Amino acid sequence: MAKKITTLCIVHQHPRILLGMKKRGFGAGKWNGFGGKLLEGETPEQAAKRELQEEAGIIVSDLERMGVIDFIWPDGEGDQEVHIFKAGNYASKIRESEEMLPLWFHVDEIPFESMWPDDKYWLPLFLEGKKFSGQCFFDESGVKIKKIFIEENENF
Ligand code: 8OG
Repeated sequence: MAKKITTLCIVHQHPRILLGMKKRGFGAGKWNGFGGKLLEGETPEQAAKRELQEEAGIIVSDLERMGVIDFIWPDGEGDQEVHIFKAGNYASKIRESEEMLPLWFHVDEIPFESMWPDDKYWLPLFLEGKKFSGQCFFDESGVKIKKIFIEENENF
């Protein structure tokens, strides 16, 4: 199966970030950024903006590309190339959607234990404004990481 391309966008207004509790589908029950699959003809940036509006009601004009990570699963089913973006200022009001419950977290109180296990490896770089790329190999359950490589990369 061809690798899926998806987006992930976190709003960062220091010292807080906006995450969403995923209410259904892949990753339900976890706090995460907002995002999903690209529609046909969309660039990752266009998809990230659309998903942010659909899932959290937020309209942004500028996004910063922060990183790309390949998520690799033993059966290949969940394989994804995730493009990670940062949003700063936004227009309109944050609202809950059918998919996500948005909530602000102080950067010292990020709920890593209820997030994807790879996040603790790259989110600190994101918060420092550093760009990165990497690969993350999950076990069958998706609970444990078998191997992960994340490196600072200005030119990913
Ligand atoms: O369209 P769908 O809801 O399936 O998109 C999945 C979202 O979850 C998308 O924004 C990418 C994101 N995502 C994964 N795996 C991981 C992961 O390991 N860590 C984080 N932080 N996000 C992930 O699909």
